[in-house]
Amino acid sequence: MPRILTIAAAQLGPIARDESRASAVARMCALMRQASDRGAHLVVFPELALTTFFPRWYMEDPAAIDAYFERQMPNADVLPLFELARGLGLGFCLGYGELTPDGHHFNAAVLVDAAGAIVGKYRKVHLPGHRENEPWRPFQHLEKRYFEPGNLGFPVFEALGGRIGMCICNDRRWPETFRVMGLQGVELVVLGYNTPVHYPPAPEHDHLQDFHNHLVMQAGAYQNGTWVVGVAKAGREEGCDLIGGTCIIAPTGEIVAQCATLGDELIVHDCDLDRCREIQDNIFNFALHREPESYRLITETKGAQRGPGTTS
Ligand code: CDT
Repeated sequence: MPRILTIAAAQLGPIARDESRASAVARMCALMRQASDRGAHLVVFPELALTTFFPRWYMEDPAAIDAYFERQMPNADVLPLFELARGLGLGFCLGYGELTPDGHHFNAAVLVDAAGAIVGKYRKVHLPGHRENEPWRPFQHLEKRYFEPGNLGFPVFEALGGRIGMCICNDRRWPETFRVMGLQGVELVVLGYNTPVHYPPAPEHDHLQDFHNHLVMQAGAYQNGTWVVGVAKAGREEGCDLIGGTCIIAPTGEIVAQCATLGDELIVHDCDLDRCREIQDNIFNFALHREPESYRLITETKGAQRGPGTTS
C-alpha cells in the first residue's frame, strides 16, 4: 500500500499593511475549504502569513514592531483556522512572527495535525537582509533587525503518517538546510516564502528570481530524496512585487504542480511518501556513499577559506 499524503499548497496574494488578521485568516479558511473539497490531508501556508511582510519597513518603536508578532499560538485571531482544520480533519503548516513570553522574536512556523494539535515548531535559521535603515534601497529587508536566528535546528517530526520537516524562505537557498533534514530521513519539507522580485544589492539578478526559487527547492528535493512544498506570498504588496511560483516537487526533483497566478490560489497533489526511497535507497544512499570526513569545513567554518589547498 503506498503512503499517499494529499498536500495542498495555499498561495496567498498580497496582504496590505492595514489588513486585519481576521481578514487574512478568512482568506486562509477559504483556501482550506477548497483543499478539503479536493481531498487534501495537509495545507501549507506561506511565511508570515498573518500580516504584510513588515521587514520592508524600518521601525524603532518596540510596540509598533511587536504588533506584527503573536504572543501565543493558537490565539483568538487564528482560532477560526485551527477550528476549521480540526472540523475538516486537515493538518496545516502556518508561518508567523513569534514573540516568546521572555521577549524573543522569531520568524516561525508550526505544523498542526488533523486533531488541531501543534506537533512541530520551526524557527527560521537563515535571516537575510540587514539590521539598520538603508535609505538607498527602494524598500528595506530588515529581518536581521526584527528576528533572532532560530534556535531549534532543523527538526523532523513524525506526523500525518510521514517524516515532515519545515524551513522558511531564505533557508531554502542553503543546501545545509535540506541535508540536515535529509540525514533524519525526511520525506516532506514544507516552507513558505516572501521573495521580492527586486534584489537591491544585485539588481542584475532580478530576472532570475523565479529560476533561483525553483532551482534551490528542486535541488533540495532531489539531493535528499524528499517531497518539497514551497508556498509563496505573491503579488504586489504595498508597492513591492513578490514572486509567485508556489509548487510541489517530487523526490526526483520534478515539479508536479505549480500555481499560475500571483493571487490566492490552491494546488493539490497526491504525494506518495514511499517514493522517497527511490532516491534515498539508491543514488543518494547516504550510509553507502557519503564521505563526511571530507566535509569537515562545512561545520568548522562560517566564511569561505580562500587559501590554497584548504579542503579539510
Ligand atoms: N523572506 C525571505 O527570506 N526573503 C529572501 C529575500 C532575498 S534576501 C533579501 C529570500 O531568500 O527569498
